[in-house]
Amino acid sequence: MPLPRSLSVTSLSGLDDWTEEFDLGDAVLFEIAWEVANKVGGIYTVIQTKARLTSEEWGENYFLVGPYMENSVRTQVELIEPTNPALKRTIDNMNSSGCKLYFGRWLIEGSPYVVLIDVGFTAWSLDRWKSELWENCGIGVPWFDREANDAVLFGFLTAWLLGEVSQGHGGGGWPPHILAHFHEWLAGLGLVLCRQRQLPVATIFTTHATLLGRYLCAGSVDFYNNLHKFNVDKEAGDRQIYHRYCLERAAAHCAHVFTTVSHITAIEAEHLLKRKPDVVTPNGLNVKKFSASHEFQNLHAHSKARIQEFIRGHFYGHLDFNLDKSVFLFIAGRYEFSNKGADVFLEALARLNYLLRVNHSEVTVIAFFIMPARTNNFNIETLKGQAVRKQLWDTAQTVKEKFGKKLYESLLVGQLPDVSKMLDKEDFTMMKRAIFSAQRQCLPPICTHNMLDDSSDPILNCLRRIGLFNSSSDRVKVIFHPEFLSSTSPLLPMDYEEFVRGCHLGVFPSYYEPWGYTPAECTVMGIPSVSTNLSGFGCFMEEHIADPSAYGVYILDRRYRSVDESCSQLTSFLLQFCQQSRRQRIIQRNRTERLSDLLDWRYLGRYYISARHMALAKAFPESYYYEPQDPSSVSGFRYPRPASVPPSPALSRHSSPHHSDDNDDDDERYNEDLEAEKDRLNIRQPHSPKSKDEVRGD
Ligand code: G6P
Ligand code: 1S3
Repeated sequence: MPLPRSLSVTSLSGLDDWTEEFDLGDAVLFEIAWEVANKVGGIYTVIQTKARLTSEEWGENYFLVGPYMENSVRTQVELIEPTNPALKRTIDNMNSSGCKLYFGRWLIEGSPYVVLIDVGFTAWSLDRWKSELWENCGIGVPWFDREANDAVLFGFLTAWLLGEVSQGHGGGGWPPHILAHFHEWLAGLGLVLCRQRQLPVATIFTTHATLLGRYLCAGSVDFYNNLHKFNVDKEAGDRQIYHRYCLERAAAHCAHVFTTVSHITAIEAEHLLKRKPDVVTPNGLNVKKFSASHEFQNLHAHSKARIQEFIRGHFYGHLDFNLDKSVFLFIAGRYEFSNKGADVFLEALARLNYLLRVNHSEVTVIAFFIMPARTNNFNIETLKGQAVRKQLWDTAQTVKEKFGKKLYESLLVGQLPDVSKMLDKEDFTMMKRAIFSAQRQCLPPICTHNMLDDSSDPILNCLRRIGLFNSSSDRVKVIFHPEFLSSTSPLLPMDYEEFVRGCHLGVFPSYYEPWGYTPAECTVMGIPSVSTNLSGFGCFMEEHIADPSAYGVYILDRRYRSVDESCSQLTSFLLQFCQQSRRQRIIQRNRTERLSDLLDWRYLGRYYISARHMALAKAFPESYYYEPQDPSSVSGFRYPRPASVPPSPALSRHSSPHHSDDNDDDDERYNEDLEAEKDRLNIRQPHSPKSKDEVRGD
């Protein structure tokens, strides 16, 4: 398949265009990560969502390399014979030398090729490779660190693969110019070995978080104010991660091009890994656009109804609050209590509970914590709640059917029914029994599962301390679901996307968050969120939006304020949010969703493209020339401040009859501001103004 001679990342609804003239020639791209077809965390999302754009650019010359994990392969990968004869020979050679490599298509958008390596199959080489690593690079890996052992095996095997490809056996233009892009320390050793063996391979290393940063932040350290002071070797040694740290730092230094996901992590990398990233590569998403934009609002209503059903079961016997006036908040992600800001969220919830109570607010807040912890399954009380709800529903259906039949029969004979005789004694007994079974002696549970470490769990302990127990007087209720969501769950059968759509606000007050996909995912689904000025996402949005909170992107200050002050600020965000009318929430969701183009790989992909061109030109200056162009120099676009949300629906209505849509005024002012911003930046390109449909919610 012919490769494009140059690539241009096209404009999206007013965002700036970007074109980079670059001839890829015969180059072949290998992208190597432990999370290729293997879901562990955020890196999986990066690779999986980016694949479509990368496949468009590289076509048949794009190969992802990851570990072979049988369960994931069974569901995500179609194993096939290698399509490229030279690569087939390489894989066959390795397989006949005691390795186990598979080739296939990853069944995701872009259907990229994958080479999957069974590292366990070659575990017999571990000791030999570790001593080679020690002799050649001076890095010693202790026997007990299983993850690091996997990193050694994966590193040596990927370097072997790239070595074979680069030596090639001729034919079909191979060996070509090879570009290898490694993600995170777990894959970094392959890069170090490529350089140490002087393979003709252009290399990129992307770090998605630094090891030391994550560890230091999880302790009680004032991280950002002391970045320049840490004695990195000692800190890594104290935390018993010195060998991992060495692998990470070596990869960062050996790479032709070093990148990270945000400016804040770039500063961190400069201090902790001692190399300033060449390019910042923010994370994007594949944004799905609906043909009519109010469809996402309908999806919200539909998913919210499903969450409400769950709540009815969970709070059975204590449904003394109005579900229609309830606001659903959630935090989700890896269970790193303080790094992900669960501590700040809990404290703010306690303060919010107090404020809603003293103000006699009608609003009830239900806060979900979706963070996986060690459990031994759902607890009985939680399952019982859903069973009771189902029983009440079935009872109501049975009575309704009998009632309907009698009503129908009476109408058939031309009589109005005697309502007092429509239900018999048996019906009343059945209904009373259902009501009795819905009585409850205990409060609705906080946690949906039996926790293995109940007494030491940080969320549960914090809830005990702040006294949020789901009692009737509480205006803030809490549900801790210590497992990722799944559409096959017997308790809350929804996948994560459906759940997010049904909530009102995602709350992610992270202290350590190099990028932060959770608020980005909320944004593209049109759900407002809270992030922080210590997260890559928060800083990026602050840079591109004049008034982020008006767009439903609340950015908490965790950088220049004390923890207590950040808690107060979050409380005030949450209180303001709870005070919004339904109409204001609908308008805000429309605005949030408008930002999704900014987070689309079709816009953000430019940074990865640029990093790849830079690496090829550095490694093969005789074949490639790269005019250093900072892609961010052309992306000065800022979303203008939107027109303010009207304080009451009545005030915003047009008096003239030709306006049928409540939100027209807001939308028109937005478009005027957008045009003014484009004039300011001298960005002029085809841009279709938002349609009226787009601001329709209800
Ligand atoms: C969407 C739906 C509306 C619904 C609204 C509820 O906009 O299209 O039909 O009334 O959501 O919004 P809320 O913020 O109260 O969940
Ligand atoms: C990392 O995953 P995490 O949740 O451990 O990589 C993600 C993808 O780049 C990033 O979004 C996140 O902030 C990092 O922390």
